[in-house]
Amino acid sequence: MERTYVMVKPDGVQRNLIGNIVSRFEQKGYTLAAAKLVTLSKETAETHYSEHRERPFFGELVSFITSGPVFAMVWEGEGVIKAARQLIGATNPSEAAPGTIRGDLAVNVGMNVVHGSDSPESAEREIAIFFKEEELNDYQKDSNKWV
Ligand code: ABT
Ligand code: MG
Repeated sequence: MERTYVMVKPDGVQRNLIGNIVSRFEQKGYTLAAAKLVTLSKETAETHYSEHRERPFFGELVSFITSGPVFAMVWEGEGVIKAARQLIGATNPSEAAPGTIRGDLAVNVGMNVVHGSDSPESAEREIAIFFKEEELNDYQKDSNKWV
């Protein structure tokens, strides 16, 4: 089953948006395979954002993403990699459509609340940065059983 890496960034944690963001993925119908609150080291942040190493905003990006805890998650389901990017919306919140997480909740491109892997290769790479194999839960949901 397809999996992707999603992370509530430090601004989202500080603004009490974890529940709102988790809820959107749950309501869409995806399954949470793993989650934890973690403060990134400079090394982990630089590894995660290595594609931007040469960009002028790299220093600021690393200092922002290490400034406080992030809520790291793995979401699972059909087409979840692309769908997560659609739920999240455009990188620049000023271009993100209403109804998307960034369109509804963010203003600034440098503090855009949430991250989602941009391809199957990124998803595999990023999940491995943040989670050990044994932290990834493999289970089926059966809502009718509990109500
Ligand atoms: P991420 O989910 O954080 O990877 O964002 P997204 O994939 O939508 O966008 P990319 B291009 O990967 O941006 C990474 C982070 O860099 C910030 N950024 C980007 C700037 O601050 N200025 C810029 O001009 C650009 C292009 C936005 C992203 N995040 N943060 N935090
Ligand atoms: Mg990106």
